[in-house]
Amino acid sequence: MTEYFPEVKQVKYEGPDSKNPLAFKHYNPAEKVMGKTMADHLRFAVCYWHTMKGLGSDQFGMDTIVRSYNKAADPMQRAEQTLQAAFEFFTKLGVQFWCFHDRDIAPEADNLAETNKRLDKIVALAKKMQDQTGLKLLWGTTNAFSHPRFMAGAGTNPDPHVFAYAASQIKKAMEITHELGGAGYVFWGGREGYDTLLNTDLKRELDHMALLLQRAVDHKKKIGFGGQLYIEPKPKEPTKHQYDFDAGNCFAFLQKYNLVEHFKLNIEANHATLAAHTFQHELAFCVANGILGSVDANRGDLLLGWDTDQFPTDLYDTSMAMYTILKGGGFTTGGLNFDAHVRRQSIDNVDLFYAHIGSMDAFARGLKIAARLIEEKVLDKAVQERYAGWDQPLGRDIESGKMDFAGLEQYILENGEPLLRSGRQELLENILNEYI
Ligand code: XLS
Ligand code: NI
Ligand code: NI
Repeated sequence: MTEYFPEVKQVKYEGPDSKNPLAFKHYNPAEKVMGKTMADHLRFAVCYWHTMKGLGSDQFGMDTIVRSYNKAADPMQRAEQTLQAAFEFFTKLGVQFWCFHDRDIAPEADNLAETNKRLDKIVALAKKMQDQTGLKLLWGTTNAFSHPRFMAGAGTNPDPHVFAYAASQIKKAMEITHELGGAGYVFWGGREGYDTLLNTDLKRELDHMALLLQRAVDHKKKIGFGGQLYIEPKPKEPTKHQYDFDAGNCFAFLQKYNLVEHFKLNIEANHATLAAHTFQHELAFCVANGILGSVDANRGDLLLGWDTDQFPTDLYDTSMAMYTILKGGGFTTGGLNFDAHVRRQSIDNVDLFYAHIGSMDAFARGLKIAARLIEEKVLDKAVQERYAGWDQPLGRDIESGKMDFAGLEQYILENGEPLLRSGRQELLENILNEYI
C-alpha cells in the first residue's frame, strides 16, 4: 500500500527528557491519572476537514500546501486515497478517534441520490479501515453551509425547499455515523443566523431550527442510533449573528423547545473567545447545567479576533479546561477533537505531526496539572472557605427557602453590616503558577 506520510513511522512516548520532536514528552496513553489511563481521559480525535483537507488557502490566497494523496484527477479516487492517508496519519499519531463532515470524505455529485451513493462507497471503505486499525468515530456531522444552496442558512433558510435539502443531508449523515459506530453526532449551525434584520424573521427562523432538531431526534430513534447529539455554539462567522451564540444561549434554546434531554454541547475553545468568554467559562457553564458533551480543542488569537483555529498549546488553557472537565466527571461519549489547522506557511507533512503532538502533550500536561490541583484540593479549599457562610445557620436557612424578605430584614436589623473579606485572587494566581 502507498505510504503517504513516509517521513514518520510511529509517534511514541519518550518522556520529558526526550529531545525528539516527533515523540510525546508527556502524553503516555497507558499511564494512569486519577485511576484512569490518559488515553481514556483525553479521548483525542483528529478532524478530517482541517487535517486532511486543509491546504492553507484563506480569504486572501490560494492553497499553499500540496499533499501526495490529493493528486488524482478523479474526485472519487482522490477521496479514497485521502481516506487511506487519513488512517495512516491517525495510526502513526496514535489517536483513538476521528471526526468528519459528510462532504469531507466524499465529494458531492450532481444530485442527492448520486452523492449518497458516493458516500456509501467511502463509508464501506472507512468501516473496513476502522476494523483494521481499531480507530473509532468520535462524531460525524453534515456540511450544510458550504454549498450555495445554503447561502441563507439550512434549517433557518427562508425557503422550505432548502430546509428539506438540509434535512435530507442530515438524515444521511446520521445514518452513516450510525453505520460507523459513531459515539456522537454534531450540529454546528454553519449559516444558522442572519446578517441583517431588514430581511429576517428571527422568531420564525428559531422555530424552524428547533423543528429540524426535533426531526433529527425522531430519526435518531427510528434508526436506533445510540450516540449522543451535540450542538456546537459559535457567536459569529460566517453570519454576523449566529443563533447558537454561546453555551447559555444554546441551553435556553434547548429548554424552550423541550430538547434539553436529547442534546449536550460541543464546546470549541476558539468559539468561546469569539463570544467574549474564556474556554473554561463555557465548560464550567455546561458542567453546572449538566450539558457538557465534547470539546473542539483549538485556540484563537485575541489580537486577530476571528476563528483562527490554531492548535492549542497554552498550558493555562489546557490545565483549567481539564480541571473543569475532570470536576464535571470527565468525558463519557465526548473527547478532545482537534478542530485546528496548521498555519498557511506550515506546508510540510511533518508540520501536521508537530501540530498534533504538541497539542496532545499540552493536554496531557493539563490533565496532570488538573489532577494534582484536584487531589491536593488546592482550589476546592479556597472556594469552600469563601462560601463557608452558606453552611452556617443563616446560609442554610436561605438555601432551604425558609427565609422570606421580612426574616432577612430582621436578621440585618439585629446583626448590622456584613464583614468584608478578601477574594485572594492574586494569592490563588500565584499558587496556580506553582502547579503549571
Ligand atoms: C466551525 C466549526 C466546525 C464544526 C463542525 O467553526 O468549528 O468546524 O466543528 O462543523
Ligand atoms: Ni468546531
Ligand atoms: Ni470553529
